[in-house]
Amino acid sequence: KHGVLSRKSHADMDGKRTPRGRRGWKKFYAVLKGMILYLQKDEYKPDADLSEVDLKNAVRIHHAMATRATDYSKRPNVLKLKTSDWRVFLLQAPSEEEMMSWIFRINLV
Ligand code: I3P
Repeated sequence: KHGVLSRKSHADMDGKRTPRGRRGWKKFYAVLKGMILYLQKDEYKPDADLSEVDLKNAVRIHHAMATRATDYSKRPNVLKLKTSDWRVFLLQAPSEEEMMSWIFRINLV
């Protein structure tokens, strides 16, 4: 699955709140492949062509959990992704349908 997603980092690897200065929204081209959600700067690229930054932004979603971000109302179609290493991301999809589809696919892994 792939498509445009905006990301906001809410908590870092130890579960601590992401500090100010790194809490902004950023738009990515997301590609879900196997157990990894790639958050790429640009459109689809084969793995071999991913930049260092793209690889750094990739999220392991094995044992992650995606839910609708019911406690976040500033933007529509936002899901909350909790990873197994305690990171928390908010991800905004372009539509309700896309958000539901991402939630379903992430939780299937
Ligand atoms: C953050 C940025 C986010 C905002 C966040 C700010 O600043 O303005 O858009 O979240 O508020 O901290 P920075 O880019 O300097 O990290 P919202 O869009 O959800 O308001 P927050 O600290 O209340 O999450």
